[in-house]
Amino acid sequence: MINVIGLGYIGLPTALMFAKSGIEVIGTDLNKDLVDSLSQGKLTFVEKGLEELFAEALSNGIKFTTEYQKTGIYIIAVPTPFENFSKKINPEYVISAVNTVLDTCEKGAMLIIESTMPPGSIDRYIRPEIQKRGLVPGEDVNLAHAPERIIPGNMLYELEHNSRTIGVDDPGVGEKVKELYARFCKSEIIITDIRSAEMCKIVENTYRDVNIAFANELAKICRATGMDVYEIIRIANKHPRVNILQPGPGVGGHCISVDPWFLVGDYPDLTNLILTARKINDSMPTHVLSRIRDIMREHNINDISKIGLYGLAYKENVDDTRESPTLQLLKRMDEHLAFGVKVYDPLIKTRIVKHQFMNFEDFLNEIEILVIMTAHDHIKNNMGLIKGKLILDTKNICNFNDRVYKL
Ligand code: SAJ
Repeated sequence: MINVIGLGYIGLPTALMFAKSGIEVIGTDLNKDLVDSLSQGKLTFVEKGLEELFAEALSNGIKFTTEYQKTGIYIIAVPTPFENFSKKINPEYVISAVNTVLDTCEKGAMLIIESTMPPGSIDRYIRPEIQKRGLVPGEDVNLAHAPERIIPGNMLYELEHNSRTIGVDDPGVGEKVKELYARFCKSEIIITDIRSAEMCKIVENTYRDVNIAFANELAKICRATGMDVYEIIRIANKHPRVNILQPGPGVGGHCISVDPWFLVGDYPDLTNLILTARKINDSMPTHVLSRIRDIMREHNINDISKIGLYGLAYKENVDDTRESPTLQLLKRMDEHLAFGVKVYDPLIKTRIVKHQFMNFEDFLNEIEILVIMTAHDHIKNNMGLIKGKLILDTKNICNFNDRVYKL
């Protein structure tokens, strides 16, 4: 039996995949409401294909509880919250989960940590907890780090098809973990040491952040020189060794906008490119703000409440708002005393900001300038409804040009 600890964006799909593969799975989360909801067959977030997978896992007997189970295999997928001021993670949840596992587990249990841990954190925070108890690693407990790599919006496909990294102290233990993940992962599973596994995860997200920053910087250069950045990228990408990403209103999510800070924090003298990329991506909401001002000036619009931001989620077709560019933009607007801007996101069902609309047409009726911040399918499928508005299309999705402005 596998006990999956933490039933959020990563723990839940992982638990469901194991259950689908025929293993007995019990999912544990301290949040009773979440456990109750899952036990009643209700999902807690939106993700492509998740409902079907959930149904299969339920029919294979997956159970949800707030209690840790006595077993030989644990997968820990609890959050590692990012503390914006210190630019470090808070490892408390992982430490606490590890301790409860150590209180409960069978001798020789496998403890697999999937939560993102910056390089060196398992040595710094987790090993001491094991040593404190006089437990012998490799005998009383086996530690592994299997950082998740799946992309929200395509999680289930990527769980099956992405390669995986398994960090362990002993390659023999690595083989066992590999065998376990091979129940659903059809791609290569690479065994390495724990610090390298931690580092790879951070490096992957930093690579993407740096590349998005390049696209964003190009957008600013093209704006200043009156060129179309999308056309430049489209043509440049025809070169066989060029693959420029897309500019946007900023970089959100709990991963790409966060992980590079761990390298900057630990190696301040060695990180120039990475820090600059972070600053460029963080500057994009301010760039959006200046584009909104350009449009207001051009059309003699002075009333901030005539502006509507479409999209609160950090990217298309997810309901996750962590580090969302729209929230960053709203914060900048508040700092500039620009209150009253209206907001709508079809995937965010609870009110999390002021002037948030729950109905798209009501939202459209109230505004003159529509700022597309997130490229949900919903708006792509409703182009007819937004035609005629002044539009700032930060995601380059409009299929018409009249009254449309770009980044
Ligand atoms: N973005 C752009 N331009 C692009 C691509 C993305 O502005 O061309 C923006 C998005 O709009 C979003 C942000 O970047 O705001 C991040 O989105 P994303 O889709 O690139 O990535 P995440 O944060 O949803 O997921 C990433 C993935 N990492 C990589 O692609 C290297 C995923 O595989 C990881 O599992 C995940 O981080 C994680 O949990 O670490």
